[in-house]
Amino acid sequence: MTTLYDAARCPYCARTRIVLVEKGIAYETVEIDLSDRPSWLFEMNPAGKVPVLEEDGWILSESAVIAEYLNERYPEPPLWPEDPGERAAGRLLVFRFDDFSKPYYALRRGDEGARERFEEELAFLDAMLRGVPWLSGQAFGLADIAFLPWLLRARGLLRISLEPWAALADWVERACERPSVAAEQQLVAAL
Ligand SMILES: N[C@@H](CCC(=O)N[C@@H](CS)C(=O)NCC(=O)O)C(=O)O
Repeated sequence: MTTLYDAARCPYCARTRIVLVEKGIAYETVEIDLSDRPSWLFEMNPAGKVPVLEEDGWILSESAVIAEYLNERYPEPPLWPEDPGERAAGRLLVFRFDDFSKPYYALRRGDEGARERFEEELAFLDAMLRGVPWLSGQAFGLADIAFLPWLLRARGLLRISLEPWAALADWVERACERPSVAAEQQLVAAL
C-alpha cells in the first residue's frame, strides 16, 4: 500500500502526485492541514513537511528524493533520459531549483524587486526550452515535474502571464495535455 501525506495546495506535493500518476501507481492520500500540522507528522519527517510517502510502513520525505525513488522502484515509463549526460543536466536543474523558487516565494510575499528576479528565472527556463520540447530533452521527465507546479501557480494564483516567454508558455501548454499535469492545473484553478 502506498500512502501520500499530502496538501492540495503544496507544489512539492504536486511533484509527487504527478510522478505517481505518470507511473500509474495506485495510492491513498492523507490530507495534512498545513496551518495545524499533526504532531505525528514530525515523527515521519522531522522537518514536519509534506510530501511524505509511506510504502508498507517504510517512510520517505523530500519531493526530489521521492521522485528519484519512485522512478527507480517503478522503472516504467522512465522519467529520465537514457543518456547519462542528459540525465545529469536534468538533475542539475533540480539541484539548483532554489534559484528559481526563492524569487517565486519573494514575489508571493510581495518583496521589492522580486518580480524582476522571477522574470529572469522565467527567461532562463525559456532559453532552455528553445529547440527542445522538455527540460531534459526529447521526453517529459523529472526536470519538468520539478518546475511545473510553480509555473501553474505563478500563472493561476500570482496572475503572471507567460506570453512574453513563448517557448516556456508552449512547454506549459504541452505539459497540460498530459493527464498528470492537467489534474494539477484543475487543482490550482480550485485553490
Ligand atoms: N524540500 C521539501 C519542501 C517541502 C515543503 O516545503 N512543503 C511545505 C508545504 S508546500 C510544508 O510542508 N511546509 C510546512 C512548514 O514548513 O510550515 C520537499 O521538496 O519536499
